[in-house]
Amino acid sequence: MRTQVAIIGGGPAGLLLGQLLHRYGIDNVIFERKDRDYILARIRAGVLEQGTVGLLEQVGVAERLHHDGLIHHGIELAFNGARHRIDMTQATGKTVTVYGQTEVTRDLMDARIKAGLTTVYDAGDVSLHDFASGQPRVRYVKDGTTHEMACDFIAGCDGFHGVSRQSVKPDALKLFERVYPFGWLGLLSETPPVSPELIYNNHERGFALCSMRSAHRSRYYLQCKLDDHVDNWPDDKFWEELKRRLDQEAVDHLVTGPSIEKSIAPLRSFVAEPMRFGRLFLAGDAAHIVPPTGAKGLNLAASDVHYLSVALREFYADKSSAGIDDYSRRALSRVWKAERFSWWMTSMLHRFPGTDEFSSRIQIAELNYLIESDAAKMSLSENYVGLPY
Ligand code: RFL
Ligand code: PHB
Repeated sequence: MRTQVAIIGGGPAGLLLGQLLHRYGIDNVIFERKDRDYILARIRAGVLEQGTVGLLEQVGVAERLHHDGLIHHGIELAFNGARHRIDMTQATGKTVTVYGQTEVTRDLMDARIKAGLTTVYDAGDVSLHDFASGQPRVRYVKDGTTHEMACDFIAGCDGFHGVSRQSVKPDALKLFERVYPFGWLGLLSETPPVSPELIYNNHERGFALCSMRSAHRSRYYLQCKLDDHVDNWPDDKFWEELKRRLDQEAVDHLVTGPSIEKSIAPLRSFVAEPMRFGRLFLAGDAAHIVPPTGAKGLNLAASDVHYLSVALREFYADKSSAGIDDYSRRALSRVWKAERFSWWMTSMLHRFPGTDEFSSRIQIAELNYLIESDAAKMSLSENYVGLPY
């Protein structure tokens, strides 16, 4: 068995890469450890940059997104009991689209089936071989039998815990990491959003975020302890704590209801350099993680696979290695800017355990500066809507 590009991981990075390569006439196979339903049950990101929407349009999977996605022109920052709007469209001329990662993934999966492309779900013990040489191979177990696929390139799109990055010799990697001393407790409910735009709340009890998936489905997050557990958070307790962290107008408008999903995610900044090792490329969470405060994780996965697909097209169509030689530098340049923005948003909005009064005053000064200065608003806005590719 042989393909041009073997893609490890069928999350958003792997699926979008597969469609982009297909559009460029490059054959690819995806190897995914889990099954389709498991992947679709994961509730994750919700905000798409215009660049990400453009890529989904390019591969012809934006129909449902344009129908159901919510176009947002601004966000709100709440602190000291008051809310302040940042008009991102006024600052940048751009918008973001609220459309869940689950739906993006579903649309990409459907397009892949329609295009007749191969995805091996429930692929066990995936291992990567000889990617330093010109003859890479991927080995996996399916239904108790070991199979092997030869390929020209391997794309490691298998997330933070995947096998691809772990297949690289440790001394070839430089890792950068910051683990934050808190997590996010997320709740999804079939209730109308508290407000038409997202509200990022800085509060002395901890950060809170009001987000949404549609006009009748809301997504809320509370900063929680790193070792906390969802069992400690029955719905009533979640809603009570959320109300404590919101401004009065938001409390008055909040509609509560039973949770559909509840989960805790740790917050982490992480980068692995470089993102290419011979004929193996890393993309998405396999190479980097951002804390979700800047809504950048999924969007970075999209820009990585855009760079990678263009580089591979150049390799096959123009017989030039220039693109693949430059992939890591190009991707990392955008990644680090998103790392900086996500770290900055996280630092400004969360309560850090053991923090002193000085740090709290600095946070409030930073937020006041943001709402008073057009230059500061512009800086936040251009990062939030997405820096150019
Ligand atoms: P994914 O989505 O983790 O997909 C990787 C896929 O690879 C598979 N896999 C393997 N397959 C074969 N062999 C192996 N050995 C494998 N190991 C793993 C996995 O089953 C999976 O299907 O990475 P990808 O495609 O790079 O996409 C990145 C985004 O998913 C991610 O950046 C964002 O979801 C991050 N993120 C969030 N971002 C936001 O912008 N806003 C959010 O609210 C938000 N919430 C989150 C998140 C990430 C979370 N994780 C990773 C735990 C909440 C959570 C819980
Ligand atoms: C979400 O809706 O899940 C979401 C939105 C914005 C963020 C993080 C998560 O910054």
